[in-house]
Amino acid sequence: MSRLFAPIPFAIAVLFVSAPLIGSVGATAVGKSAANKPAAAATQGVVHKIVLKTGMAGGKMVYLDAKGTVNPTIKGKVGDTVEITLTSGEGAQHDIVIDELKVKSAMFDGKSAPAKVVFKLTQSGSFTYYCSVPGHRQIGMEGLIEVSGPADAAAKAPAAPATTVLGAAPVAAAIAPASTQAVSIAQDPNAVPAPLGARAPQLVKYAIETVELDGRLDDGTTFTYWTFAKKVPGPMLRVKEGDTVELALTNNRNSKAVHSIDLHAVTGGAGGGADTQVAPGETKTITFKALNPGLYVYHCATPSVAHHISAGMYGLILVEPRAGLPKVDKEFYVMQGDLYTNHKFGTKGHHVYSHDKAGDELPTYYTFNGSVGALGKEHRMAANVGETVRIYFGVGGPNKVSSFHVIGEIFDKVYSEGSTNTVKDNVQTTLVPAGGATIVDFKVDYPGNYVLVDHALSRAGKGLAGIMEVKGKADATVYKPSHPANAGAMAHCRLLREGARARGNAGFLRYGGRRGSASRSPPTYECGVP
Ligand SMILES: [Cu+2]
Repeated sequence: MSRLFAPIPFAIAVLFVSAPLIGSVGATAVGKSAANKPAAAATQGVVHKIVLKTGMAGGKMVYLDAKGTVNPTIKGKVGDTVEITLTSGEGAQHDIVIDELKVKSAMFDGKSAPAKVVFKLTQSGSFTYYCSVPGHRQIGMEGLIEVSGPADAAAKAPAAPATTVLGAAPVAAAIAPASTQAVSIAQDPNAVPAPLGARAPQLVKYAIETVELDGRLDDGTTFTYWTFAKKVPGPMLRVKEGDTVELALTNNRNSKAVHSIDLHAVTGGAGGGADTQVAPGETKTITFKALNPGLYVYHCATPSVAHHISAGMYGLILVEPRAGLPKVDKEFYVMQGDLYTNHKFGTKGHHVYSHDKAGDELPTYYTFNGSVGALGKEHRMAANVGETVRIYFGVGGPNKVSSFHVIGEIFDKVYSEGSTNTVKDNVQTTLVPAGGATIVDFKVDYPGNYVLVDHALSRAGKGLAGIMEVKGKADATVYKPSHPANAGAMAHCRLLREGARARGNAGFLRYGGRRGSASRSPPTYECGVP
């Protein structure tokens, strides 16, 4: 439905697109023209002033006009002028783009001034307006501009002359300096809720806030993370089979995007994703029954979902079987992610998400618990010889599977794909799908620094390695080097070092903690070897 206004004479020689600056020029000029040059009315088109507000309607993200019409069709004639003023009703960041008419507004959100575009209709036809924030068009932000009448050839802007650049190499985009606001987003692998023990099903309540923030990706490198509760992965949730779970999802009021949660442990409602699309400052609650025991991934399900996941929006929920899991001495929480940024791996400065790289599935970084060095440098995973260890391991992705392996260990038990009633014994490497999980149990029989990897080992050179320290007495019947320098483990070091060198960076070695005499942290190990 269109909103047509009384004809106002006004001539705009060329089609132009606004930013607030042009918007104000257009608005002022329209008023003056109307007052001073009424005679022009016979030859000039009308000006259609349209006010659009963004919002949620019927589970979709949409543009609404003053009457609440969803994605109103804007109608006009060749020669008319359209002026659209836009505000963010729900607070998230948006824009408006009409490709065929070369119209693109500035970005606007709940805190910015309204955006405005003013343009002349120079050709008849049906054109689509939409929001270019990734994913927003797919979930509803698009409508039509229908232009009737003959083509107005005179009004068409002349084609821009082609530019030929001779002898100039393409210039790499400059990187912004690392964010001074950046905080640690690395989830503590020890942040595992305690076992629930034998108990009857009950009501369990969770409240989670989605937060967008600058976080440390690596030394000297920051990234715009999107998170559940400021950590990557988000908090590990632990409930019992048969429990009823009430989950309230709040989107921080300073967010630029809508967020949501889809838990693979939920039956119905797109895992919760259908009913938890929360605009900045909003809260939505779902209630579900934990019908099936197992270890499940949860993630944000707001388009572009790959962006929200890659930027950090994933976590695990354990639904304990009624009888519980066998007791172990130590439990850890680890998740793998692939991250796509607008610069090369290792570039110092502030990175942002790259849709192009994500579309090509070419990650810039791989991480365990959100950042390079999260496990071993920032957080410790420690155990003692003789203890049993369990790792709740998931792959947030969004795209890459993991060949999960711990160098120097064998998984005594693997609960493949997070299924709690299918246990395999003695597994070296277990495959974990994107959006999947596994539980691995092993007893640590020998001291040392055990390296968690994805056995697709090129990824170690892109940030994917973690250290688990095991202290205790070495049992020579379990392992005995013929030479005192950990000769066996060094084979892994050489392998990883070659991978790092081939990539032209210090990669794994740097992460191993040896940085030369300038390093503050003592060089206790290299390549994860004590
Ligand atoms: Cu999200």
